[in-house]
Amino acid sequence: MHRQKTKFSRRVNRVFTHRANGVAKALETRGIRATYELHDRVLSNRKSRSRFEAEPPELDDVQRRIVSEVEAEGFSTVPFDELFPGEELWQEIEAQRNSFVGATETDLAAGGDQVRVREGKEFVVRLHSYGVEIGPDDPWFRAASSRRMLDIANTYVRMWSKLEYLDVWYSVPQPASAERVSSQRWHRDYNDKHLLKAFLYLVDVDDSMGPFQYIPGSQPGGRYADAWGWKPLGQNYPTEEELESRIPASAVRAFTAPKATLIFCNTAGFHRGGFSTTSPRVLATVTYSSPASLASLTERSFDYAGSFEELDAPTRFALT
Ligand SMILES: O=C(O)CCC(=O)C(=O)O
Repeated sequence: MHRQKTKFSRRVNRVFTHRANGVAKALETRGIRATYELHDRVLSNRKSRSRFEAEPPELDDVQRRIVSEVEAEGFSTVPFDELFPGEELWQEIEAQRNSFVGATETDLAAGGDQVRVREGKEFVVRLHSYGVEIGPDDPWFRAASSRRMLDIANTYVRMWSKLEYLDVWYSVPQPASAERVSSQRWHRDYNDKHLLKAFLYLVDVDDSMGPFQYIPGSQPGGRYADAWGWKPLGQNYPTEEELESRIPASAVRAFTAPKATLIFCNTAGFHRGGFSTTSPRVLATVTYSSPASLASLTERSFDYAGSFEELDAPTRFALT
């Protein structure tokens, strides 16, 4: 979640007219960016890098492949059961999907007053949204906070990361004539450059259902990194035409895939999705970011509801 306004701009906004708001906002943005850089280079991330280096996790072949593909191209995909062999966890996640979809469709049929949506992104109904408690009784949380996934995230960002956001989304189909808004448009996430997201498709996703789309090589360090390059708090939403002026349309990768496909991705690179014009797209998502992001740019969407004592050190770190 985006950090709320700091006291500074609130104070300035009370005193000055709207003409001064731009100045206050610009100063505030500069301050937040400087804080991020400081936490990245010197404060939070340095310690987190040392912790990772003192005890790097041992990855198996599947995990290693994912990390090296995300490093090279910004994304990697894997069938859920390659990372989590056995049926049990997947079946629990499917049961979670069924009850969420059932409740969402009942609410939508009754007018949609009860569904959890966020302003400006009303096309996504969320299982949790923000300010909730989540714990081990949630099967997607168990997967996302497991060492199977956390070790991938930590190895990719080369530090102990923070599990910052977790949810299940139901993307409501739109009229084909609707304009793309928010994350349906090409953008880089403002959260962090040391970022790993995972999307787990909970239904088969075809071309008409707003598949996740990504530009391989647009992640920091990649060949398209300089096109509207990532900045803390950056607002990079070029139009499709602007994007195509710098990156050929043939570079775009659309993730049409069967359910139980897990997509790992550094979304500091260009991506978009969720513009379904037929059936609802249902997926589970998680974001791992660096401590610098939580210290300056973002807030965790949930509080951990379980017992911290039972967790190993990297997992405890990820959840605090
Ligand atoms: O819904 C999608 O496929 C895109 C999501 C997105 O932009 C994000 O999670 O940052």
